Amino acid sequence: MARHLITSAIPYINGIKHLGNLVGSQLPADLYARYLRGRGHEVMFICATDEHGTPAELAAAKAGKPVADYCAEMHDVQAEIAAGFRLSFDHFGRSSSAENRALTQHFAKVLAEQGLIREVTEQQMYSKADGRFLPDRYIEGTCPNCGYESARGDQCDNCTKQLDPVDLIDPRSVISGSTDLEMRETKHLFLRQSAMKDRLAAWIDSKADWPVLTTSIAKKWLFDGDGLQDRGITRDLSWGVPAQFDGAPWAGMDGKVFYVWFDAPIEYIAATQELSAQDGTDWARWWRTDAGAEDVTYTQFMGKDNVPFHTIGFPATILGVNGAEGENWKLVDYIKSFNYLNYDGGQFSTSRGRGVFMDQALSLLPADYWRWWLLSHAPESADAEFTWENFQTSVNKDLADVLGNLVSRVTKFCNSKFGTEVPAEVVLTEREEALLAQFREGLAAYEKAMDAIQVRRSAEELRALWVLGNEYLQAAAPWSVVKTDADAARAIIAFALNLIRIYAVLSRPFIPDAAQAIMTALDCEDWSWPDDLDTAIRTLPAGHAFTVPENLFRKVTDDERDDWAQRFAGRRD
Ligand code: B3M
Ligand code: ZN
Repeated sequence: MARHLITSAIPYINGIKHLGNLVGSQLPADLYARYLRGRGHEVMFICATDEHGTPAELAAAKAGKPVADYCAEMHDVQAEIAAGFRLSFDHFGRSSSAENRALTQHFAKVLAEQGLIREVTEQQMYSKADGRFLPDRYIEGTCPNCGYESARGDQCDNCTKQLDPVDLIDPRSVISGSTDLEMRETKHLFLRQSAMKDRLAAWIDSKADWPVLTTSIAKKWLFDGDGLQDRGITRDLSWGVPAQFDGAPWAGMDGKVFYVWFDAPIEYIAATQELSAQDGTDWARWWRTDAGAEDVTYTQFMGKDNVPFHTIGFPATILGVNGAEGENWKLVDYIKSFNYLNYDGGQFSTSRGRGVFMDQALSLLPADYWRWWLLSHAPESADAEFTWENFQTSVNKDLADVLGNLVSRVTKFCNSKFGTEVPAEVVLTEREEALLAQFREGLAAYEKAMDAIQVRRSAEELRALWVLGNEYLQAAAPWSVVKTDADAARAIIAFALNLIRIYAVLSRPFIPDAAQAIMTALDCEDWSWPDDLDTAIRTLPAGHAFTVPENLFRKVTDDERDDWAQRFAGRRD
């Protein structure tokens, strides 16, 4: 049994996320967490809401609420939706927590003591119309790299280039739309990433097994252009972690907070501390290499736009802090990153309300349908696209026709001929031996894909296992056999019922509710992974009572498909 720390990129607090966001971090992280738990490992799975910075301020202003109230409400909303999707976080924290404030300030202090922070007096956009400095996200303009007209001051959503507001062409205030902006002097703290360039490069180089998507982005940052730059870690804002040490502001830092991207990843650790405050969990065992975390494998999940902050920014913080006596923080071992999921010929768009959002999805169909489609089409090697046809086909074929149908045929047939008890002990004839041999191979392939966090591949392998069961039943044809040899038919069904239990165990990371429904119907609580198939296939003995479950999955009709396609094409109301 190993110990696995898993974090998902923490979603911004400013509204409900769309399915593209979900499949880019939280959902595959959940898949992996569930899989590892299923295999008997000890898992700490952490997520949180990212509550600081301008996105939160802007959204609260739009909602007409104090930002703290807005964040508290939206955290609960996001937590409930996450539960609806069965995201099995051990803790869903808040980056505005006292724990994160303390840890963020502690890290900054240590970095300063290590000589890794410098003060920079710089010119920053000041909006006369708004009477304030405009932080990155309050400025929009044209991207100097690709020409996209709605690039934000911190990043271009079109080409993913990290930007500084001064880079933008024709900048304007997001608050007022005013273009009456001028440069004024302000002082900020900078993390001396350039001083850590060699250490970061060596660290990235040591990660030969990382996805190319991850390392190529990191290397671009390290080596492109003038190489790795120092990064401003404070902002002229009131909402955030105050830029203070032990209560004393830096000289000239009053009224400034740490940049949201400085404190957000620290929340991975702080969220575990929040859990600790709630239930006494030993957080240090997961995060401090001098307290047991050297045995932990730490995997992060995120969309590609978040990779720079996780391969450069956060590791720079951790490596820098770890240079100090007594600071021994866990660095990430593996970063799984995702491309984008597009929506029906275009992009999902939060601002334009285009595509399906998490709450809407759950109002249409239960979580498993979405989980299955999203994971089996995860944007791993390239961007992927959601279309309603594809969704309908996938749900109807994979879930209803293959898995659902198998469960229903076996349980219903047994009920009609032999009643609702497992009708025999499992005896393996040549046919079952052959199936198990194939199954063993397929299971190994499934495990291999899951171990490697190849999400699509894992879905394919799982589906292939379901198909094997269907083919077995089709070939064994107990409905014909029963006419001449009832005992042989009983044996087939006993085998098939046990197979179904194994499917529940194996499918649980993808479709936890259906897996539970199968287990409930089988009146079984044995979720142990079928490491030994010969034993696993005999779990349900003759005479074990079960109930015939409701259909596990229903089909998506053509009318629904067309109706939904139309409904989600435009604005979200
Ligand atoms: N909140 C961006 C996002 O939701 C940001 C991730 C933070 S991870 C520490 O995509
Ligand atoms: Zn661009």
